[in-house]
Amino acid sequence: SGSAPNPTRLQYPEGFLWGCATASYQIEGGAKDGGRGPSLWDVFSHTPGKTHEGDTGDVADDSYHLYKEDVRLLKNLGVQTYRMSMSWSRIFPEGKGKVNQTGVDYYSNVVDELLKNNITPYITLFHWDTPAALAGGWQNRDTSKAFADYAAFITKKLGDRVKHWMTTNEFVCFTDLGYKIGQFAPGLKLPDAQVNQVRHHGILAHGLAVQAIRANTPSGTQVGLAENATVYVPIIETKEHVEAAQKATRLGNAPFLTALMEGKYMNLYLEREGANAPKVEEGDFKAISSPLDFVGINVYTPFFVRADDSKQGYAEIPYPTSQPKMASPWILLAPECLYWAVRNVVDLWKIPALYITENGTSSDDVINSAGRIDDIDRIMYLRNHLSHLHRAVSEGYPVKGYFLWSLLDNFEWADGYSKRFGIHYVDFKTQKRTPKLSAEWYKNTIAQNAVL
Ligand code: PNW
Repeated sequence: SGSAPNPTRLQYPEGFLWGCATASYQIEGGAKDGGRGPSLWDVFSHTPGKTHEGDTGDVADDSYHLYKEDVRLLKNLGVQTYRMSMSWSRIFPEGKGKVNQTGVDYYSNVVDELLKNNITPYITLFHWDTPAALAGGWQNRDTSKAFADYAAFITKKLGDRVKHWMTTNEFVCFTDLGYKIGQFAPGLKLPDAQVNQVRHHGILAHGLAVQAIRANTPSGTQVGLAENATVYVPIIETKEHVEAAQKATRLGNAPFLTALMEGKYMNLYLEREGANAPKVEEGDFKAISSPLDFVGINVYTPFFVRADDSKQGYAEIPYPTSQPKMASPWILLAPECLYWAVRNVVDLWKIPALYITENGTSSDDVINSAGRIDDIDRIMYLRNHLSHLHRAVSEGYPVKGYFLWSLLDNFEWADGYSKRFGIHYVDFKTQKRTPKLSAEWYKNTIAQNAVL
């Protein structure tokens, strides 16, 4: 069979889960259909100057209407799993209070369609599309509570069929990028103290949601999150640099994953922030550090570090300008990050199960005269990352599965439709989906359960 042991190739273990990932605002469209309320991303993308050429998620891939076709694409790939997210304001148009049954029915139908095709849904409750009606957004502590109520409601509804839940996706993107840098919704540039409070509300929302899901779903339900833990690669694999990479992993993720895993903010972070440190209420960290069944990490690109004798114990190595980049300039090519992402966090925090919840790249995809999209750069990126992930699996790290970002070209946030991350090409005028060469490659990877 495709899984027969073969020492000459990078065979993945039996039962390893292959999947694709997407997010609601990036693929669904149907922004005003079926009673959906606006999210901060609807407001932001409709504000002139915020996204590439004013692109919005109004239509996106129209997956709100075409979801059955998208499940067929998944089926054709042979994936065992699909990571999707739900639009909070499709379920609670005002973020809380009145339920929109049409929205609930939509997700229930998507889940049924997946299960009918033997594809296991992994659902992210929040991938940045905060309901616009929630006053103050993530500056307001009440948003964390509203999130937990939404989590309780929808996991109770779908918990008979959905067994894997992720609370939030990538804290830094909806906190720092939205409230400090201003590049993402809601586009604010707040002072540090307020940003730290927004970050705290983000991890609090996660923690309260974990408690809410546990209280409302059958036992055996698996709860985790998807976090873009910043990845640090030791410049050379010696004891001192490996330790430096671990120190960097703790400090570099101090407001987020480190706080979740350690049940408090680390001293070095609190010292550094001083008077700007977040205000923490009694009980917050009990929720925030709720035990998880798995941790999902999204990995695209790392930093390189070396040991030094500074207080933090490491220094980041700037990239040479000649470091290869993919079509999005922030994706510097360094595939060893997939190995170190796993090793750093598991060695530090003894995580029971881990998924790569996103990995992939944009590419300057074009349809050639033969009608094909020969995205060999994407295949190169994926093949090399999966080779390094294979090392982690071989060394016994508990990696259970891999979700490729993304199933389809989609609304790439501030970059609008100018960056294509899909392994299926989407013609945004006709909504026609065409498998790229990388889809064919991924299909073969899954069938062989090996990296070739
Ligand atoms: C992730 N950065 O986000 C997201 O989870 C996806 O929704 C997104 O489409 C994907 O990566 C590709 O970008 C990131 O600028 C977006 O450093 C931007 C950055 C990092 C992650």
